[in-house]
Amino acid sequence: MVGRSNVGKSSLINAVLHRKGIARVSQTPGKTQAIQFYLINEKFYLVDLPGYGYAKVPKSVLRTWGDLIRGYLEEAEDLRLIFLLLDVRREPAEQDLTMHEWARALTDVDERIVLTKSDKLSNNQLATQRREIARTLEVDDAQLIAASAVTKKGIDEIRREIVARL
Ligand SMILES: Nc1nc2c(ncn2[C@@H]2O[C@H](COP(=O)(O)OP(=O)(O)O)[C@@H](O)[C@H]2O)c(=O)[nH]1
Ligand SMILES: [Mg+2]
Repeated sequence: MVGRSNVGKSSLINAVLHRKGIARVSQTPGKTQAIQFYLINEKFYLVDLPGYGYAKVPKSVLRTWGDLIRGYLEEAEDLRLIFLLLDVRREPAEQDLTMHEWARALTDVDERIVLTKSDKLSNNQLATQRREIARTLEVDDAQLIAASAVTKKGIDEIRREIVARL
C-alpha cells in the first residue's frame, strides 16, 4: 500500500484487516519514513510504504524516500500487488504519477488504484473523478477501486484482490 501522506492509508489498512489499531491513523504527517510489514494470518505480508508529498519534508528526506521505495520494489521478489492510494477528490500529484510509473514498470506485479475517502463525494462527482483519474493515469477504469474507510465501500473488493493472489 502506497500513497501520499494523509491519503487515508492507515485507515484503509485497518478497515481491510478489520482491526482498529494496527496502522496508526493521523500521526504527524510525513513523519513515518519506515516500511511497515504486517504478517497476516502467517500467510502474507501487507506492506505499508511511507507516505510522500508532505510539504514540510526537506529535499534530503524526499531523496531518501525515493531510494527506500525503489530499493524495496527492486528487492521484493514476493511482491504481487501494489495498491496505489489516491484521494478521490484530488488530481494525482507528480509523486503519484512517479509511483504509478514505478509500479507499472514492474513485471509480475499488478497494480490497483484505490480512490480513498469516496464517502466525501456524491455518486455523480465520483463517476467524474473516476473517469478523470483513469484518464490521467492511462489505466482502464476497471483498475480503479473507489473506497471508504468510513462507509467500508470497496473494502471487500480490496480483500478479494489480495486473496486472489494467495
Ligand atoms: N471521510 C473520510 N475520512 C478519512 C477516510 N480515511 C481516512 N480519513 C481521514 O483522513 C485523515 C488521514 O487518515 P490516515 O489514515 O491517518 O492517512 P495516512 O496518513 O495516509 O495514513 C484522518 O483524519 C482520517 O480520519 C475515509 O475513507 N473517509
Ligand atoms: Mg498513516
